[in-house]
Amino acid sequence: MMWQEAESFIRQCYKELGKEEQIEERLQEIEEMIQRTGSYHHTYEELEYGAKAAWRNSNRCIGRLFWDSLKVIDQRGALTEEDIRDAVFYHIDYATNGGRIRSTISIFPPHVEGKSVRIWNHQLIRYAGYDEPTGVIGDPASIEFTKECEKLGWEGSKGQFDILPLVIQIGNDPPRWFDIPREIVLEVELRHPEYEWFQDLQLKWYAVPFISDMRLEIGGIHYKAAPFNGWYMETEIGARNLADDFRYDMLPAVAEGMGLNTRRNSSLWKDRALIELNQAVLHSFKRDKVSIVDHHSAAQQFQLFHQKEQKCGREATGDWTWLIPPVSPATTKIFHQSFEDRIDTPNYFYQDHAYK
Ligand code: HEM
Ligand code: NRG
Repeated sequence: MMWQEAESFIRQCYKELGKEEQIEERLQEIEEMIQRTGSYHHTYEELEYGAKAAWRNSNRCIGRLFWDSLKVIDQRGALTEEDIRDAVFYHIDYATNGGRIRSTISIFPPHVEGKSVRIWNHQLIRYAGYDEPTGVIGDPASIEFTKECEKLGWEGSKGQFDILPLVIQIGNDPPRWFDIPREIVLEVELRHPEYEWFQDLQLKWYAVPFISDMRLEIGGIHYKAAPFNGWYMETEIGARNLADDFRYDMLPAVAEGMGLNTRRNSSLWKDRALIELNQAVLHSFKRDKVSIVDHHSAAQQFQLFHQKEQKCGREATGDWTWLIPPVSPATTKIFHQSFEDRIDTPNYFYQDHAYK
């Protein structure tokens, strides 16, 4: 099983990197390593190519044009919770880069013999959610994880935007939590280019999405802790995180500020509020010089990705239901296309929650 996956990965990797002459020797080495130890070790070059190819194969990602410029940090030498914590903090700081976001992945030791490193957080930086008798405070999507953090002894301040701690577990050891230093967390306060009242809503969002709960699979090796980041597309914040009625549910408040009639669906108040909320996200990130892409530009970049793949003799795979943006989807070319949703490896996969 591992051997077959390793063989097909190595053949693909070395072929794309123009090192075909080294394939047979490397395969022999890997076969011996697997026979002797039950597993094998990627070279840095294999790891780097694998993480990039996994992004290229992420069918739900509209941002794949830049797959080849991913910065890959080899953290397989981080063996203690403290090592891993320091490496994660470094990643946050390096990738944030004062707002000029760098697409980055840190790869921690792979799963071996039932023992693995896990980061419990869904994203390295995310806001807590509290289910209180008076209603939910903060991000409803974080309620379950926030409870776990509280069980471990963390105490939040019951605010709308409390940054959750980093939770790391090695094997079956008890999980450890660490507060993330404020200095490395960049946030953007939201204001609107025309509506002065918008800032009174006191909305903000963190600058960088770092997905930290997916499993990176390369050549039969499973990296269960491999947090990665790019930058945001504005709709992720403006049309989902702050707008969904099961998230921050801000459309009614925005519509009220705009003086819209929220009692009639046909006033299209939700649509009009959505546009202004998305505009505020783009405006605020740009003013603060924090990388962000609007959904029209992202869709154009995706077309370029699609064309570049064809020129390399590959047909881009994709999950249409995720690729179309949630705002004005039919204005983008993606809406009018179809994609094969075949799952190639290397790739990023969902895995069971590290907690319960
Ligand atoms: C999903 C944009 C970088 C891997 C997505 C989604 C968007 C997006 C809009 C859909 C998210 C959702 O609806 O919740 C971008 C942009 C990037 C970027 C603008 C800027 C560079 C990356 C990087 C990786 C990556 C660096 C990995 C190395 C993925 C994966 C998903 C995804 C695996 C699916 C997540 C899931 O199933 O929950 N991306 N992305 N993306 N992206 Fe990207
Ligand atoms: N929608 C989620 C983030 C999912 C991944 N999006 C990216 N990934 N842009 C949210 O927090 O809104 N990335 O690696 O850049």
